Amino acid sequence: MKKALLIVDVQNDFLPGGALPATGGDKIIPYINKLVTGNFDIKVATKDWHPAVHGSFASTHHKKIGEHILLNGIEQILWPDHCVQGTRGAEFASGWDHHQIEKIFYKGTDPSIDSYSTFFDNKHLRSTGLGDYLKEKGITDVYVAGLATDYCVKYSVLDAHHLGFKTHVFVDACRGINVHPGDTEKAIEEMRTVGTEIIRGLPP
Ligand code: VGL
Ligand code: ZN
Repeated sequence: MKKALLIVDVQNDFLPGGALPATGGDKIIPYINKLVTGNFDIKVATKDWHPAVHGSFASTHHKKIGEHILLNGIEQILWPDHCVQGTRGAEFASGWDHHQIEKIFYKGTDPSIDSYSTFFDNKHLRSTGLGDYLKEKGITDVYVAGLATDYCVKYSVLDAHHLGFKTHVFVDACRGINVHPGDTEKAIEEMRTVGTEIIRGLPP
């Protein structure tokens, strides 16, 4: 068994005070700091990394935040501008000691499509390289934490599972955006249903 720790999108814009906050996102920072000191063979992180004009931004279409459109043929909910490349909002959360992270994978860089999963874009057309990276290193188990439970964590976990990794989620080291109340719990249930391990409480 070879274990990878995958920290998803722990960036300022997903914390309270940021552009697209996950509820209580700041609460996970001490937990994340502890996780990254843990016993994993590989520790990687992802960044949501959008160009200033992106198809998932309401501003790009002069529409309202939360509206749904068809983007490149697939349904897209419109977000506030967030995680724009080079801005403070796109930086790793201040307070997170991330020096143990050995590689960062970027997603959401193509303006014409969103990418919730840290493995593929939302059409599953382009890979971020993360899956191959983990396979080349002989990783069997992927442990996931970060933001947001109901978007990037969920889709990353489902893809990790479908790529054949035994997948585990530290749900108390995750928080959701909750566009609709209950989205976080629904996401946890979806992850559990496919057979991923839901870990509550502190890491072992
Ligand atoms: C995310 C919505 C839009 C996430 C990223 O990291 O969960 N959610 N972009
Ligand atoms: Zn985004």
